[in-house]
Amino acid sequence: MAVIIDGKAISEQIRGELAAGVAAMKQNGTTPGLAVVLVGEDPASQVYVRNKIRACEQLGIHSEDHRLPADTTEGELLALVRELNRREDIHGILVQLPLPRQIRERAVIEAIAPEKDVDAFHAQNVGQIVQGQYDFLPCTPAGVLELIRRSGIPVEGKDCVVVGRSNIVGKPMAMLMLHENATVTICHSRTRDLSAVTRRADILIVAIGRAKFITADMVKEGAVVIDVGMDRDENGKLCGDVDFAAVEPKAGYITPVPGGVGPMTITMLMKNTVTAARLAGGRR
Ligand code: L34
Repeated sequence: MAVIIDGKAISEQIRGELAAGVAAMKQNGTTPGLAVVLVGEDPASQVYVRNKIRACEQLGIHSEDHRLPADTTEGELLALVRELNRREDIHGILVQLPLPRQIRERAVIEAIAPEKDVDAFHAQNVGQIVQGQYDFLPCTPAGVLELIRRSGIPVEGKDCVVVGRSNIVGKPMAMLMLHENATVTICHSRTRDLSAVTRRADILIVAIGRAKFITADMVKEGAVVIDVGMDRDENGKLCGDVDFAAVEPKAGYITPVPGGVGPMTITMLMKNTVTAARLAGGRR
């Protein structure tokens, strides 16, 4: 029987800490401000963006919700990003991914001022993270690390296996665990004998986007299993990349979906927004 890591409860605790920081900043005349940009009507993205705006309201962070139609051009989106870059009351800019096909994600990400890039997706921020000197960490990997830390799980010297190599989760996640002195392996769709690799993991972090892909035979007894997936099962019910019912009895620790990594992603966005406002140094 695993310890179930309660991402909602840990999130609430951190949000309480952040709210106190926001209140203090406001006393000093700065209200942290976040602009969230959503292009199109993807239902999952709408839920995530709504959760982000709600978290801002909960913490007293100023938020703006910019909704653009699905046929928005890259030029139109870039114009909005540049306007937000110039605004002194906006400290963080988040363009929700994925973007419609006619817009190049990289062009948009690189247009965001690095000091307002609260996703830490800009090449400058990615480079700083690789070198271990950074102001922001990408929200999902940062949230996973915080869940591990606040659950009292030691990382140094452990075998950590990351399944998935996306720029927004897998790659930065592996880098963070390396900084924590884990021995890190990254697996992907071309990995030979995936189960043999995942079974060696003391800490298994899964971010591939395939419902219930990780089964009990792929997990070592007592392992820490972190599920980054946001999928739908055969009945349309929200689930993760891990077959929770099958893996939970074998794992030492496990995160649920929902209520695991998702709320932490949003909490780390709040943290990055507060950091961006603090670094902007009292400007409103
Ligand atoms: N730019 N795009 C940008 N930054 C990000 O950090 C994201 N991500 C991912 C997708 N696109 C992005 C998110 O915000 C995934 N993601 C995200 C955020 C929040 C939640 C899930 C994914 C979340 O709130 N999950 C809830 C359940 C939500 C539901 O009911 O559908 C949970 O408890 O897991």
